Amino acid sequence: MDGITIALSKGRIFEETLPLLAAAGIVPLENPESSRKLILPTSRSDARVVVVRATDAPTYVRYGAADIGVAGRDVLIENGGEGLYQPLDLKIARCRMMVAVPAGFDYEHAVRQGARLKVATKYINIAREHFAAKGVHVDLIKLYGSMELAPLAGLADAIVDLVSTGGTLKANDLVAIEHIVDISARLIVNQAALKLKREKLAPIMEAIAGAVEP
Ligand code: PRT
Ligand code: MG
Repeated sequence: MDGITIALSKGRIFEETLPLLAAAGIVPLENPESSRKLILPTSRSDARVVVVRATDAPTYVRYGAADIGVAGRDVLIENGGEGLYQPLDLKIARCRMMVAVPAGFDYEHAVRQGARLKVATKYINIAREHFAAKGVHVDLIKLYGSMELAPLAGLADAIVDLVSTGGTLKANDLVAIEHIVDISARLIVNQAALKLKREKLAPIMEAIAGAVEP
């Protein structure tokens, strides 16, 4: 495609990217929450949005199926951002990667005892690195969602997950005990497109950069 293809996931990334794209004169003509279309035309005939799973955005951009996209830093750290140009922190979809345990679980004590903790998470690589750096022995259990359930159901002692308001932890009697890393979404750009489509991409990237909160 001659025009620009933008990879976005539904939900918070889509919602929070809208004002940034609008600054570049790009307004999707359909809402992915109500439409089943996966390719959305926009107010610009030379730009379209492809609707992807949050974890798939880097893949679409890496292979050039999309020229640019938006991905959470959690996804980029966990799966690697190789082959992607990441020029801009968009400061949207902000949250914190945390370790959480059931209220009342004595994590420090368990660690001092040298216990092997069972930790459930979608973020196996981030968790492995975090606990290795602290010298805490863990067995990691891979989950694909609803990490908060794991300690309640007896699957794990702790979880590594994203926290924004803290409401989900609270509602499930969990407490965050360690901060791993601050997360926000980044603009990701295909490296070949950056050269070959520079004339179109550069002004879009500039407009987005200008609309990012200071
Ligand atoms: O939901 P789905 O399985 O389709 O995919 P996804 O979870 O990968 O996508 P989505 O749209 O939920 O998240 C996209 C990106 O938003 C993530 O990759 C993060 O970079 C970012 N983000 C920001 C968050 C949150 N805040 C967040 N709070 N992603 C997930 N959450 C979840 C968290 O996992 C926990 O279950 O929200 C819950 C906690 O929220 P609070 O407000 O109760 O603390
Ligand atoms: Mg989600």
